Amino acid sequence: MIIDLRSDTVTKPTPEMRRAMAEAEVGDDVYGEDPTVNRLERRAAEILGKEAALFVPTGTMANTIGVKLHTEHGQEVVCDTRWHVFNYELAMMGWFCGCVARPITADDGILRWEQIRKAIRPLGPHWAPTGLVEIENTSNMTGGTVYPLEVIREICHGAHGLGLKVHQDGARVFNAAEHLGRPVSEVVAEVDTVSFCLSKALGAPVGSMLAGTDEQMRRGRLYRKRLGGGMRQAGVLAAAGLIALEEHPRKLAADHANARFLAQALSRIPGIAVDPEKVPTNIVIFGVSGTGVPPAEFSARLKSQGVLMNAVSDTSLRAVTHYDVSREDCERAARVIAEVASAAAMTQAV
Ligand code: TLP
Repeated sequence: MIIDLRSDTVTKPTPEMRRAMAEAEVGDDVYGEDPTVNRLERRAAEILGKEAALFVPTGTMANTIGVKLHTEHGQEVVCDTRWHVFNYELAMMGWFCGCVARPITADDGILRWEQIRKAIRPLGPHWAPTGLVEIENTSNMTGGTVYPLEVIREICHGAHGLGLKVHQDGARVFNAAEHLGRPVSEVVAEVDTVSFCLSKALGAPVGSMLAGTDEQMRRGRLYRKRLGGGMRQAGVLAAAGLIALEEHPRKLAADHANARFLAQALSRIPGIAVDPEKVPTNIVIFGVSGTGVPPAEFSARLKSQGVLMNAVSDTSLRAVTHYDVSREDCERAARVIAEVASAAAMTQAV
């Protein structure tokens, strides 16, 4: 039995999802005629408290369109050095939107307005002006960290005061809402556009949403088509997405508890570095330098024992919990990690 903690993207559709997909009413979504896609877009907008939403194939496309909606060629986008839009989207910000990133680093994974303000630039003889502020919530590579609501409010008020829009990469924004114990609409109330992934913690096989104003989503549809994301009878995918959206936010608390449990178990293993108090959602990033085994090699040794986790830096690995891993799976994963660490310690001692 393989325990797959590489990401929450690896979940398999539930029997309810497969049934809903088989029975989905469909039409041609490029004509706006797919009733299931239309229902998903309406429900996503309602739940987020935005005017409209757009169904897109991936989080990368949702973010690309989000950036494009607010920027012009030759502008900068302020973001964190570790965020997805900067590191993992094949430079779509530059390739499609004609912008460059102005990445800055927040020590604890939470960018504050004060830091962002200093990175904002007007048009000058040598500078590209800032076009957009982006925030990632939860922030993936800082361990699923969650923005406090007042920090988002402060960033949005500051940016709006300077005439700038804010796009939130909310791939896991439902995890943020679950952690804060607040409705997701409150988490995204102040941002201009927000993306979130149906295919991550919410467990749909495919799909992401972008939400904002009616006008933004009308333009967004055109960018989606340009990017090759006009999906025709996409109701078969939207049907699974609707179940993910309506039913799965309530499953997230269990994923968070499992991640915390795993982090606690790992924190007791000699050579492993992790602070369980800094694991608020479903992502555990832990250091393995103390074992003397490089992360990629550590990952390979885990794989040979049926536990999948990715190396995410030259010092650490990432484990992501989701509905297809149980508490017992997390216990076994921790045991395997302990075995790999102690085998390395013994080899070093010889
Ligand atoms: N994240 C993936 C990898 O690409 C790293 C993962 O396994 O976590 N925003 C955030 C915050 C993300 O974590 C991801 C995917 C995306 C956007 C992009 O989503 P997709 O993969 O649907 O394009």
